[in-house]
Amino acid sequence: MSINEPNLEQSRGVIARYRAFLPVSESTPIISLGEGNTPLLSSARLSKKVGRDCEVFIKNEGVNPTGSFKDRGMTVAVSKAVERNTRALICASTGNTSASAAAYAARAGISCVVVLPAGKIARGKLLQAVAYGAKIVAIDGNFDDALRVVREIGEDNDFAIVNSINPDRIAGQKTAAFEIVDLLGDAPDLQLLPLGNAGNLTAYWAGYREYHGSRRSTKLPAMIGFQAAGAAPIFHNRVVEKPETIASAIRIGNPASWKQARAAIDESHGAVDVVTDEEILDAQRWLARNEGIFVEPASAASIAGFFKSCDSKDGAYSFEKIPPGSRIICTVTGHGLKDPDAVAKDVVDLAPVAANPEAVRRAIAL
Ligand code: AN7
Repeated sequence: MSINEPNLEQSRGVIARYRAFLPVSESTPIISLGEGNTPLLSSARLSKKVGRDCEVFIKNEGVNPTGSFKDRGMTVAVSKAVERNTRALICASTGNTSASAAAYAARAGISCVVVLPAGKIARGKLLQAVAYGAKIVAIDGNFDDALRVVREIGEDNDFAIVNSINPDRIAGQKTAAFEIVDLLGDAPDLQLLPLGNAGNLTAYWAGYREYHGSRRSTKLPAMIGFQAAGAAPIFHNRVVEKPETIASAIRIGNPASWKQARAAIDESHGAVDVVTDEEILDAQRWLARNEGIFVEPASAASIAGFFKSCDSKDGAYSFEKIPPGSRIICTVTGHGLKDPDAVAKDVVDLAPVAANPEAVRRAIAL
């Protein structure tokens, strides 16, 4: 490499970094926005809460190119779709999948249709799909209805479905588990995740298993998923017809990867639990104010779940029984700016004061 050649190594994305573990070949055109390689932050405050020399890390997936973990799967799904000469992508979404699909379609130079539950998408996510130039269709129904329609449309081969029912999405998303093992030098003991359509927990488990199988780790984590109390089909073991939660990203009543996630939770001796909207919003606020990490409500489910597992004996998983020195990962999945309305009630009166130091000092003292 000559001295003047740019070194783009860190921006090459998850396919370049984990090619051997992904379903790509030399002839696959790589469509990437430099996803992955997200921060794994040690949290002294959360570690102290568990005690017994345990260490807690936050994997901040909100730092991906479109602000959520979906980009890891989308780079693989869109690269494979382009390899197959697909001209258009289609997805149903609670918001983040559509933002990611729209961006990667733009990067690939193909079109993208997103089918969304009308009025149920966080503002920032909808604006992303608009900005990236996707064709947006709002349906009179919820996410589960949108996915049903997309599955039917996707059957005639004009479209590539890029929801997590597409195995290329799961393959890409497992790279988050690879990164964690690569950074820690071994697998963690517990992996906490928000649980919606259940693709991500399925993907992490696949990643941990694959690395373990190739002897890059000596153990496997317990997988612990957290659903919103009003949208908890896996927890209750039944379809929820009208899921409701402030965490719109995980407002899902009939998860596509239900069986796979259930199997991962069982095999890993993990658990599924629920967190209330109030717990979710408290955790979101706590994380922003105490760690400087602003996440959307759905992402805060893993942190809310962490607190529940620390505090309560009635939770599905109690940290009291974990061995001293355990390493715990809380993955936060999406950026807080995507859903500004969720924090709108915290916005104080911003009536302007005079533009002089005295007035500003007075305002601060209030
Ligand atoms: C921030 O975008 O389902 O359990 O359509 O956006 O893999 O579904 C989003 C899900 C967690 C749940 N956190 O992950 C969609 C969509 C955030 C999310 C989840 C989602 P899965």
